[in-house]
Amino acid sequence: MERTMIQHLPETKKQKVLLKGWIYKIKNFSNFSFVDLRDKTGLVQLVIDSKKMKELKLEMAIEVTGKLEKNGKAPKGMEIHVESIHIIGQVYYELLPFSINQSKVQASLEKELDYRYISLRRPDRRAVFNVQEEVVEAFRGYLKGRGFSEIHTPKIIASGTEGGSEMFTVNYFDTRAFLAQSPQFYKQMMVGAGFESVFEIGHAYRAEPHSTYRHLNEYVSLDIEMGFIDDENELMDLEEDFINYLFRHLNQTCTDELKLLKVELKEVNQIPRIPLKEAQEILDNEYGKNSPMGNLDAEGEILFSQYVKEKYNNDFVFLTKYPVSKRPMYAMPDNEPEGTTKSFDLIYKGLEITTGGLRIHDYERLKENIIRFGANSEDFSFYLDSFKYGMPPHGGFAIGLERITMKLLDLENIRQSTLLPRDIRRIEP
Ligand code: AMO
Repeated sequence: MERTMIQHLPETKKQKVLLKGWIYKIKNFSNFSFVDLRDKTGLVQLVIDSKKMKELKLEMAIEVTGKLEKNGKAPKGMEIHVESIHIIGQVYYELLPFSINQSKVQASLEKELDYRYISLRRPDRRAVFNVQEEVVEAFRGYLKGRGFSEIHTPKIIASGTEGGSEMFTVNYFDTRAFLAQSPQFYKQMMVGAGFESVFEIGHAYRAEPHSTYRHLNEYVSLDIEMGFIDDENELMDLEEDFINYLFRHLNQTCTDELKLLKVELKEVNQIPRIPLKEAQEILDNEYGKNSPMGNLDAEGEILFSQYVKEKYNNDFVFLTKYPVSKRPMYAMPDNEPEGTTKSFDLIYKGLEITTGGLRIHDYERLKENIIRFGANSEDFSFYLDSFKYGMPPHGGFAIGLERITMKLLDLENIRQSTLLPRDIRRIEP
């Protein structure tokens, strides 16, 4: 008999079905038991004679055949009256590390992460990653629809891209190499190589030695870079349009997940674009909040999002015109006002999810800037030299996948939207 997936039970014409999955819940009565069976598509109630129940334990993998019966009182109005059961994945535990049943007491996040292969069996935990998969799908679909090419660039690299933030070193034969902090140099290079507009979905590495609710040491970066633009507003227009496309896509593809996670995604109004300096002044005047030089701190991002929500009814805000001192050496300077760059961050519900901007595309100017930043331009010749051959004006941005997922789903900690997080204390499982 061919396996029926649980989601297809309502429309099946078969009277007898073969199901495979894990035992999610057991409720015993005197002569029979209700067992909830879970496969990757959903849950269904099995009715099993007590004599057949002896060996069954939670989370075993089983195969059952039985009759499909309508029962208005059962979840989804149907149940399976089981005729045969085979254990096909044995269990070896005394007690599960924690209950997988959503309504029971919750384990701590650390414990859930220690047993990721168990916590992901909870439908609500699994749902986060269904949504994340669709964020990636939307990103790819949206950009391919606009003529962008997907690229895959190396993650073992010879020098850093993002200035300030720390790098992991790796032994590379008899020399030292680094793990890429971002695909920045390569995505720019590919614009110049003739791709014009590119995107990449890949891992990025940051050796930041702190443990916070919003930092990982390895994360997935959704990067874009496009040539022949001359204004950072074109990039913000693109990201804003993508966000609306993403919300529509998730409402279509993740209806059940969004319902389960109690999340509503409403159309996004035009996202305000506010110079950083103005945001800092507003924070000072409205909340008495001082900001660090040329940036907002975590509290500032949260407060400013509250302000934007009240004033503009928007969960998103672009902060623009970051100072030269706070941006890497590839950022295009702006002279309105002097000392700023044509760059931006996108803040979503109190958290930066994107950085982007226009880049310096002139060889001489970039070389000068690298030197101004105190680096040796020869160390960057593999990058810099690509600007000698007709590099067009260009710019781009990057969205942190775990961060956008976290905020879309109102999660409290970035580890909840990371399949297997890497942080200062965790490198396993
Ligand atoms: P930036 O360094 O701001 O910019 O990173 C871009 C986005 O990546 C995410 N992100 C992180 N997510 C989790 N943990 C981290 N430690 C972490 N660091 C960054 C954030 C952030 O907004 N090359 C530029 C992008 C560009 O200009 O195209 C860059 O990497 O969501």
